[in-house]
Amino acid sequence: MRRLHILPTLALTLALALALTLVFAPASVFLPAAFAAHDGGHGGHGVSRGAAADTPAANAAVYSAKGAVTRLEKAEGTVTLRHEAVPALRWPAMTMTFRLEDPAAADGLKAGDAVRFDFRNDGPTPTVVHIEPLD
Ligand SMILES: [Cu+2]
Repeated sequence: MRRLHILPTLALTLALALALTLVFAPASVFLPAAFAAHDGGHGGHGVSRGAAADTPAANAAVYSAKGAVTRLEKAEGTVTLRHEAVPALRWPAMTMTFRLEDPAAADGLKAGDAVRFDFRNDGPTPTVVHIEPLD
């Protein structure tokens, strides 16, 4: 943001950028560790009890989003949803297919319905664990 106020020359901007890079370089040293702890899924890191507990829980985390049903495939137990962005997963808004943990959950839903749903990001076809129409 400061850079917006200091735009007289490209050279000065570059110098500032370089200075900021150097100032924050030590912080970047910690980033890999932070990412490793966040991933947590490789077992045996043992950084903390919390990280260890996150390992099995990582795929079990439940996220919520709103969207609209674009297609129901009851025989396959899947639903295709055009959903809003999911910042927690860094997902942009998109249309994608989910597996229904309980296919009966889609009873009463039809293409075009606006829904609120909860899901686990547990594979290439994430699992909807709850879905309900938005009024
Ligand atoms: Cu998606």
